[in-house]
Amino acid sequence: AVNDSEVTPFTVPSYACQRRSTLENHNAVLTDALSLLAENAELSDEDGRGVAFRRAAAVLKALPSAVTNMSQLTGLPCLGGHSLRVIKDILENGTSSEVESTKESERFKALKVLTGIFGVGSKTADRWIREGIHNLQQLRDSGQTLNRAQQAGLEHYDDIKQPVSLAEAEAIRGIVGRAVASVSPEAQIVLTGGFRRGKLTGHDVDFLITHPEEGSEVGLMPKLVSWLESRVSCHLQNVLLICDVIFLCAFQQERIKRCEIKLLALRCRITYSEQDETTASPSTTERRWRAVRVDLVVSPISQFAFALLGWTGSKLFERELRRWAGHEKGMSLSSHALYDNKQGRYIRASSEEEIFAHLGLEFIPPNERNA
Ligand code: DCP
Ligand code: MG
Repeated sequence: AVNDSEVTPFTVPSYACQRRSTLENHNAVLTDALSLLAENAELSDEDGRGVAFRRAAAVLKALPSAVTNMSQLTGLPCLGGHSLRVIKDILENGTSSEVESTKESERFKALKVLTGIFGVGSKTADRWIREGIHNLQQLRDSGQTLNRAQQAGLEHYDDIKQPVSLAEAEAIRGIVGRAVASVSPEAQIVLTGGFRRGKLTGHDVDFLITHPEEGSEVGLMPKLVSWLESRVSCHLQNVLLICDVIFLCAFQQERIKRCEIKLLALRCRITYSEQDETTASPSTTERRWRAVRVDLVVSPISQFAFALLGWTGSKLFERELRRWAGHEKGMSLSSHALYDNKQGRYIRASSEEEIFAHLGLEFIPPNERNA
């Protein structure tokens, strides 16, 4: 055993937006445990506790090597008593009894399954659990009224639960890119979310779309959605893709106006085919397809940098950026703008680098925002 006096404690800055968090994680066992407790808190509508566990996990993710001794954690930010107990338990016993019992609890399992349905949040899931519904079969048998989003979510549950690969994300970028180009040739599209941070899988594919001329993005979203709704097929290298949007989220109209929509789903048939478009017969395209969740956001060019920063994530990194802006700089940051509360004015920026500079932060590139 290492003598405590020989252990050099780690040091990290307290806000996640001051740290470089790559996908490399030397403390996955500990961060998985804390993330599970965070998830359980969030699913139980205890957001404060959820954030506390997320922050603790993010601090451990940022460490340059594995924690082996509690004394290495002395002085680290964001590690509250509860998180420290969990870490200590794992370092001493290999597992945390709280994490294991949470993982095995009927309530947690039911909350995970039910909120895994597109359109079902923790409140609905909680109500169903109180009515004795713990799994999909019980939900189907219960005769509960489901809205359109939930019906589609239930129907495509297995597809949606399966992670989206980078190859699928790139294929979908091809489809959406083609859709954007045909409704607005000058418009630009970028992949945001986890894939922009270098992740190789995701739960959805996030896109941000803008137009170089301010105002020309108006009306783009409804056009894009109608284009996607009409079945399309296209060839990308040797991959034949046929997609059709089978369902748009329940708030479709409102969301289209706000220029942020979640699609469930872009139904993509992906066939590896040497054929060209004219000879591809429907039978070759029906081999396999899956539903994939896609988020589309349209932003005016004047807000593009804020939208890009805001939709790249991670969720905790975003939360910490806003907390830093508010608490340390007296500013309000959103995916639309940065507002200086003292000066009472908006601060313009045309790149992410400028926004970090306005916030007095060192620029952190997307692949180091995996807090
Ligand atoms: N976002 C946010 N707050 C939300 C929702 C989203 O800040 N309530 C931002 C940060 C996210 C990005 O949007 O990183 C995309 O949201 P996702 O839920 O798709 O998150 P990721 O893309 O990071 O995760 P995944 O890889 O699982 O899709
Ligand atoms: Mg995503």
